[in-house]
Amino acid sequence: MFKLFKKGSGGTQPPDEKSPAADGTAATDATASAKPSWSERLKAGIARDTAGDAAGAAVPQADAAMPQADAPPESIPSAAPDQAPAAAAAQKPSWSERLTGAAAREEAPARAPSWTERLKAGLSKTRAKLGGQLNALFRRTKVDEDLLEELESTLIMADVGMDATAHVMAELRGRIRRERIEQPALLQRALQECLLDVIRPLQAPLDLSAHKPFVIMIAGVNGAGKTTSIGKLAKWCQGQGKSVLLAAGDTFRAAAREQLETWGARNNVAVVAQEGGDPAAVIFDAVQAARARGIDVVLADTAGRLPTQLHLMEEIAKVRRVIQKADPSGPHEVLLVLDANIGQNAIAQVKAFDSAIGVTGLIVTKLDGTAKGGVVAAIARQRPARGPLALRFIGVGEGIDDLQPFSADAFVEALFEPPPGAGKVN
Ligand SMILES: Nc1nc2c(ncn2[C@@H]2O[C@H](COP(=O)(O)OP(=O)(O)OP(=O)(O)O)[C@@H](O)[C@H]2O)c(=O)[nH]1
Ligand SMILES: [Mg+2]
Repeated sequence: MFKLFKKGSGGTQPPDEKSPAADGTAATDATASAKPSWSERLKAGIARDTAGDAAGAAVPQADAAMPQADAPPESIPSAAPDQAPAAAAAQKPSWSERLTGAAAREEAPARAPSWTERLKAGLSKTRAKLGGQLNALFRRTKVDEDLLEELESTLIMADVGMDATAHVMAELRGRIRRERIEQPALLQRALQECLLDVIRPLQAPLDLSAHKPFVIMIAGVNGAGKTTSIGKLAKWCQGQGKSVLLAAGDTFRAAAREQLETWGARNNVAVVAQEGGDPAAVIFDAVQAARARGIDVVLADTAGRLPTQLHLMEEIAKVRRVIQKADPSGPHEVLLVLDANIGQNAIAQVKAFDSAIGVTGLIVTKLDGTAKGGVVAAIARQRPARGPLALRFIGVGEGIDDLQPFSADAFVEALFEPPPGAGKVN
């Protein structure tokens, strides 16, 4: 029933690579475009070597032998054929020479910003709001009740939330007393440390090695950034050395499948999709296909829904149950995607989705588009009895590299540090 797409069928897909799908189902073809990417040149190179140098050997199968688009040169399979006789090898560069040369050419252009730089740039709106006001407070001459009250309002305005703000302020007052902090300039470090204590419990990286396939179900309200996060996650998983399969479980919204297929093409990973139909069936098929093909991670997209749409919440609960039929130990992670712009509303969404599908982790997206980054602290103060849900990843932009695991230290540092080149916040 399902189609197994090697490439997305959307307009942005790369040139024709006709890789047969491992389970024998049809792989979509793509039309040629102007300039081959690194992965395409690499594949073409492998195909040439295999056909020319090692006569009779088969062109490597997709996924199993293909290095991923952004894989470092060391991850190229050592079995890559370079079996030409010595004389011929002297005339033409070896595989590894070609590979190294091509890699060097690829890496020569301008350096992409590091994650720390992206994070700092992404949090600039929150930092401007929080930092700008704090800056003025920290420049005052003494620590007094007036200053502390203003500090409290500033945290609430940055969406830190009533509970987290009350907690931070109680801690801060304790430190002021114990450490006899009298200079407002010394408050910044104490505040940073108090905030860090609040959000540190959110930091709990995802361990993909616990199961194979590791089935990750993605849920959230409409437009939260689910599909985009899957696209970014596919790259991150591959960076961890894992093979990935995407499941187009949003069978509701027009063009949702094509959107996921475009991300599949960008990541050079297969997408399991179906014309219309039942989201649970698509994801069930994907889990089966991943098992058959030895894929490490399944990322299952779902349609956006509001917690108030009870029939849709029931539908996603069914998706979860059907995944368990395909793999009784799954899903191994149920990620709720939250748009940071919603601020305190995030808390209500966490509660509603958690009770419907048992959320195991969160992704907070669009931190770059909002001054409400303080919501991360509000999330951290949820579920005091059980501890907060892990904040697995944060998104700070629309690019494929704009999602990374949440680090409490990096987050607090980026909140207080000015971006490179800007004046320092003291
Ligand atoms: N600035 C910014 N935009 C983002 C981020 N993540 C997603 N987006 C954008 O948000 C919009 C919605 O993203 P989608 O991934 O389609 O959201 P979705 O939750 O899958 O939406 P539905 O499937 O319609 O429910 C797109 O324009 C994305 O590019 C982010 O971290 N930062
Ligand atoms: Mg979507």
